[in-house]
Amino acid sequence: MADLKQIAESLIQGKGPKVKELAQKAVDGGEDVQKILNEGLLAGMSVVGDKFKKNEFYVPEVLIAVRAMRAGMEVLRPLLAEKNIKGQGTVVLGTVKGNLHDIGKNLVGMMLEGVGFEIVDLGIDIAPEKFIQVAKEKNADIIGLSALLTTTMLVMKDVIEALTSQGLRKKIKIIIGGAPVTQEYGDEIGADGYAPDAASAVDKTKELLAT
Ligand code: B1M
Repeated sequence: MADLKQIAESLIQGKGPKVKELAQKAVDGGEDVQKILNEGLLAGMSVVGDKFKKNEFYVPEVLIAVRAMRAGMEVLRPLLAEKNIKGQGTVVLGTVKGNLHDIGKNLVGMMLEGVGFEIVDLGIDIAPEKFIQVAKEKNADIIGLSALLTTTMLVMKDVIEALTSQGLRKKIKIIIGGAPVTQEYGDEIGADGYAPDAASAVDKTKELLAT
């Protein structure tokens, strides 16, 4: 059976075809799909995030690792769906208006998707009205906002205000994150949750839906 550490290691090295092959081998060997996801793909992704924070990895390495993650997910996604590790809730996700950074937001989306949330990823530079419109259309449980600039994190407050003015504040929860964002800022603008990284975003999203 494929070693899950080997999957994580190949992902860190950005070897997409190898990750896919090993994930398939693990599945064929009867390994638990959730375990392959957690101890293989997500474990590898978490190392990539750490290395990036420490400047041991730069953007290209991160993007290549994300591509390897996707290759592994091609094998796991249908099985996760089959096992009904899905239906946890719907998250409308995006990077706020004026902001073009999407690497962290994409990681958050992938990890949430990996544990069974339905992700509606709006992309980058998203206006408050767009978040609300799509959240209504998709009957979303959560809106996830990412901002990487101190100037654009202010837009998060606008999204919360727009949600409140439409009478949806109690129905849809807001989770925020991004390098300059803090718990204090989240408290100040009335967000329901803040997460410093993608792994905590998964925990926080689950926690918000349980309350
Ligand atoms: Co820019 N950039 N950038 N940039 N960029 C930063 C953010 C900066 C800190 C660099 C610096 O000066 N040291 C700085 C911001 C300063 C500030 O406001 N405090 C900055 C700047 C100034 C700019 C420009 C203005 C530069 C210019 O043009 N003069 C410009 C702005 C463009 C715009 O948005 N309008 C700009 C442009 C760019 C690129 C396009 C070149 C590129 C982005 C490519 C892309 O995203 N597709 C880029 C990059 C790559 C960076 C750095 C180097 C890396 C960001 C990143 O991807 N981190 C960044 C410096 C840095 O952070 N070291 C920098 C890796 C990623 C995994 O981490 O995004 O933090 P992060 O996401 C984490 C957590 O924050 C959290 O989980 C993620 C995974 O663990 N998280 C959430 C994120 N979103 C979340 C949402 C959640 C929960 C958790 O809930 C929904």
